[in-house]
Amino acid sequence: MSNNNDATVVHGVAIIGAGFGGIGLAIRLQQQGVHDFVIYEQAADVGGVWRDNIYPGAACDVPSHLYSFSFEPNPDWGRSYGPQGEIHRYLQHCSKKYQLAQHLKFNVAVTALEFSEEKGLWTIKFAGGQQAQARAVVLAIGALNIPQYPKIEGIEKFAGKIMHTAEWDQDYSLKGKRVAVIGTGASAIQVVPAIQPEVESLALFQRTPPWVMPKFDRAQSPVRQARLRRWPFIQKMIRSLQYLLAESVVPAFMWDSLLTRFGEAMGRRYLQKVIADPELREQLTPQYAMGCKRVLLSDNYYPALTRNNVDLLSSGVSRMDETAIYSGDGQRLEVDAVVLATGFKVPVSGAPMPVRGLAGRNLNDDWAAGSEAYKGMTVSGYPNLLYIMGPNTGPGNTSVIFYIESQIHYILQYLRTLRANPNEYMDVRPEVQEAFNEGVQRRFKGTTWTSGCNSWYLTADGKNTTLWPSFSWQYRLRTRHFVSAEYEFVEVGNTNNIGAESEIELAAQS
Ligand code: N01
Repeated sequence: MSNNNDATVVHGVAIIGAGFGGIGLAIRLQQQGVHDFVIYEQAADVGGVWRDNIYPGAACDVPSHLYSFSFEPNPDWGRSYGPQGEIHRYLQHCSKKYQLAQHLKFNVAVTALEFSEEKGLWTIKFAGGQQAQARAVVLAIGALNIPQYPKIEGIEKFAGKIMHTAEWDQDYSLKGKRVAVIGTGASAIQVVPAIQPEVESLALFQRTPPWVMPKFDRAQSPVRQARLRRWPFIQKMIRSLQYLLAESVVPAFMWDSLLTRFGEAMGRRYLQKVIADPELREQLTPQYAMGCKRVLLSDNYYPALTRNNVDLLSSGVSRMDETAIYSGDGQRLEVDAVVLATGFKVPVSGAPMPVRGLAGRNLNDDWAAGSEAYKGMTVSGYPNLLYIMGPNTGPGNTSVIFYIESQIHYILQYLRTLRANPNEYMDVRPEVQEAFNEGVQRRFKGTTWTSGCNSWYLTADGKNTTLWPSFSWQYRLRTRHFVSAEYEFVEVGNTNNIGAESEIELAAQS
């Protein structure tokens, strides 16, 4: 990051994060002839959560053909649901194929953002004390990247190994060890069956039993891969079918209705089919409306729980000491290692880093009661700042990549407008943002997400600031067109035509 030593480095666009969002936007900018951008990534490689979550069994629970860019289909997926390594390699492939190396700055942690009204520029501060400037900043940092460590009495005394699923230590072998796993969410249901065959014993500490449905995950044969390579339209058809199937569950997951009861009956039937022991089945039966928390897909989670070396403790965790962990009902278990599958600190309120906007406004203060943005991307008072996967744009049922591509489409229009107005900054009008969010929050009334379960989708006050409360195609329609009138254009001193070169190329292309 040598060039960051110079405080005068000014970029047209600074993208923060090289996961699906950052890489996708960078590719699209290049394709439009825009080259005046940089991607700051705090790690040493692209990949985001798919680089970081390397716990055994880590994989996607959205089908591979749908969980990839529409413009970069991959006929060679090895499984119907991509394992972590394959998805990581897919992003490395995208970065290489679209020649992003010259734009990527690795090992650069952004610690703060400050907007100058006078210059119409963002100052980006880095962990080493250096800084750079950019006309527009795109936060593509993802929402599920800060591990949530549970507060458990005595955890600091434990002398064995403690690993969070998102910070897996590959040098530590669980083979033959007595292991406790805390949590029964999306990460836990993948790690439990993956480590069960090699550990001596596995005690699974459950607080809330989740809804689990079969995944039907299959290896993809070389013949099938060759067929997709030869006839790409087949892959397009499969992707479209997968998309429609994912959309078809929205009515059941979203509105607490007869369809939800039907889904729950299917879930109970699957549980009955796999778990013969009525006591274990009772422990695993969810007590909340299906969809209120993420519905989990797995073919091997329930079967793993029937193995002799697995114990399910459904009273949660009460405390730990030097060598043991205690269940909520007082059982003491001596263990060698504890796996924390306890999820992430999700920024339902507050910004991921200090962000100072107009008149010294602080995004952390503005979002203290729950984050909100216009279409999940722009925030009034924070001009020329864009989010990918910001507030209320998370899907509970389909591929996040569909949302990311909708946002990229909108952001490209935003940035084009910004370049066309080189001496102005753009701030979304507060009344536009407010009306949008009132509409979003209204839609949550009567949904399963407000039916009483405790989930990371909600703030402490029960406001849902994470999910999009409708079909994903409705989000696509809402983000299709950028409307200049929804933004205030404010004149600043000359920005030296940052990005003008790209604009000339863009004009030449169109
Ligand atoms: O985390 P979670 P996750 N004592 O928050 C329990 C994505 N993801 O890492 O339900 C005891 O869902 C907690 O209990 P409860 C996906 O979006 C995607 O599993 O709060 N237990 C829960 O069981 C997902 O939604 C994939 O009562 C404690 C678990 O820990 C998101 O990541 C794969 C506890 C946390 O579940 C998060 O999933 C993996 C305590 N003190 C993850 N604290 C894909 O396949 C917490 N728990 C795409």
